[in-house]
Amino acid sequence: MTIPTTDLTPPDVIRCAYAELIVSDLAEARAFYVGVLGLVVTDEDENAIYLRAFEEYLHHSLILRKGPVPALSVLAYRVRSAAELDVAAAYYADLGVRVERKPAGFTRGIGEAVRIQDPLGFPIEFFYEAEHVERFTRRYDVQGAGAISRLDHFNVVTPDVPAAVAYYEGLNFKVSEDIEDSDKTVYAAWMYRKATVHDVALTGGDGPRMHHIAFATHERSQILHLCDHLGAIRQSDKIERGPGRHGVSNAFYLYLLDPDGHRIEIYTHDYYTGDPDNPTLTWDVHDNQRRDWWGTPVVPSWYANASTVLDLEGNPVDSVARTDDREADVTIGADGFSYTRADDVTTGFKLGAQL
Ligand code: 4SX
Ligand code: FE2
Repeated sequence: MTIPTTDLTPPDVIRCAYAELIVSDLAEARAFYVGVLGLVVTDEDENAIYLRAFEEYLHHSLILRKGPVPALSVLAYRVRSAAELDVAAAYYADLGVRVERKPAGFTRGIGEAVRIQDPLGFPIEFFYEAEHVERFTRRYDVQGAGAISRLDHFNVVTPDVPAAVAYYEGLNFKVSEDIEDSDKTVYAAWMYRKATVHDVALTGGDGPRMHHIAFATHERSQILHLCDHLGAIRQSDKIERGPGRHGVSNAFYLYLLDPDGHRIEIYTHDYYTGDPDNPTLTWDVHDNQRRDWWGTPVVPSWYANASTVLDLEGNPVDSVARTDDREADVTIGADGFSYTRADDVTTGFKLGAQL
């Protein structure tokens, strides 16, 4: 993949801020996102539901919009000020991608925005102004046992991970962790602007496709409660992977599939990355603990399936096939090269060393 470059200044991105998913049945989607996940409804009509998590004071962090094809229609990043929208528009015009300016209110609750189809093929929005709504941080009267606090990250599938990393480095994102092999094939990378492990993860595969949207809880117990809740309503089939502890990021996790098959991760306990010299941690793709610290195998569907993405007109974007080695092929089956015991990559200490 050839990624265009520019010498212009990139917009100052604060963080991943909201996603818009196209769902086939709003009532079914509502039962999952509001009934099970407990997200707070800021607003809704016959076409869309605007949701936020308990600590969020912007209008929404997730929009569910009714449409013919289940898909991702927007990933939105918040920039540091309204002036950054001009910076974004100039930057992307110079990159040669499609740029559209949207007036305030084009999306309910959101001020002026710039929408682009990024060089990786994803529909991306930048905005600053947004309507403030009540922050439910202390509303323990309405928070359930599985309370979700905030949006944490996006995970996207793209065929050429180093090219995607270079594109996001152009936006001043930094790599916290990645997965490689000894031939320097890069299978995935985690990149951030806010001081967590990531705002966006780049997963190698046929793309552009959306792998998942992740929300954070405060506690592992909240994730376990969501599992119990799904069991109690006889919907354990909505659990795709986990619960478990990631190697990469060290977060406790659970992956769920919504009624349209969009993957949602519930995530907690990653670590602070905000110092300028935060080190990058590189995992060997043959390390059996990289994706689950307890060694639980990744289910094949997690590698294979991802959501269609739409262009700025709302049409599905064709996927480009990955040509580099695929992680599922490296790690599932009789490759004979994976290991569980090795010197500790996360600390550099020899196994068994006394601390
Ligand atoms: O499966 S991984 O441990 O590589 C992983 C996947 C780590 C952090 C994430 O957010 C994720 O989705
Ligand atoms: Fe994730």
